[in-house]
Amino acid sequence: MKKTLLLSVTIFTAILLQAQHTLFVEPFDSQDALPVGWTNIDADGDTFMWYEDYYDGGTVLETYAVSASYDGVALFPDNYLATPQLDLTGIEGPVILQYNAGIGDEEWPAEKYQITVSTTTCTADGFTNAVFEEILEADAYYWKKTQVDLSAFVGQQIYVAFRHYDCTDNYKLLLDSVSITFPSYVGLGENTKDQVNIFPNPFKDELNINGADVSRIMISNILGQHVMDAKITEVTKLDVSQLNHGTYFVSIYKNEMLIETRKLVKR
Ligand SMILES: [Ca+2]
Ligand SMILES: [Ca+2]
Repeated sequence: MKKTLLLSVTIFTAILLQAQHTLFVEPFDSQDALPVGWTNIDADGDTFMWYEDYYDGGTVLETYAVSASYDGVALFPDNYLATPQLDLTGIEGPVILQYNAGIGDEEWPAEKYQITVSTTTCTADGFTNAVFEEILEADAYYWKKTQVDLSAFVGQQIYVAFRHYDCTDNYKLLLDSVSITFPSYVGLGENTKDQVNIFPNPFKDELNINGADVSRIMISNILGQHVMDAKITEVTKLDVSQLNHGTYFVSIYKNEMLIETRKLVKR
């Protein structure tokens, strides 16, 4: 029994340590406007569509996108929220979309949504490739993390839409912390991760960044909130003494292009 447990822990740790490249990340961290680049499609034409909202719990600020199936009256949503165009050429799978979906009221769940992909136009007619759908239950309150495999679209340029549809008179569908990751670029395998060194991990007061062409380092906490955004040169020490203990995501930019996000721990 103990051996089985130890083996599980070892495998889990190994998965966490495997570097992943981030193709796309969206924390919806504005409190009142959907992020630039997303497309909002009101396919049912009732003028109710996706919008940005937040919950201020005092110590925790939650920011997310929302689509309603009830707003004073029962609505019959068919609302798409579509990503900017995503370039899946030159990368290798598995390409994994991850996001948090939630419901606004645990007594009124049953929000239905679909993940659907367009390889053509960013319009309702273009989203012909449904890759996942579900009806949320009460346990999606507070959040439910879901992963969807987009590997079938490697080599193409796509849009991914979150479609809230085929349900009515519940309350709200919530969406947050969208990311798309992949393990390597075609032909480069795992070598690319060696091009930038960030150390130590775990870190304390200082973080060393060493790598060619690194132009910017952005650090986010596990809620997706940006806690540091630094423009840097080739060799840099970042003063991170003001960060609280915990887990952080360090996004590495080269020439203003996001090339990779790593998970680091502050002790
Ligand atoms: Ca609508
Ligand atoms: Ca958020």
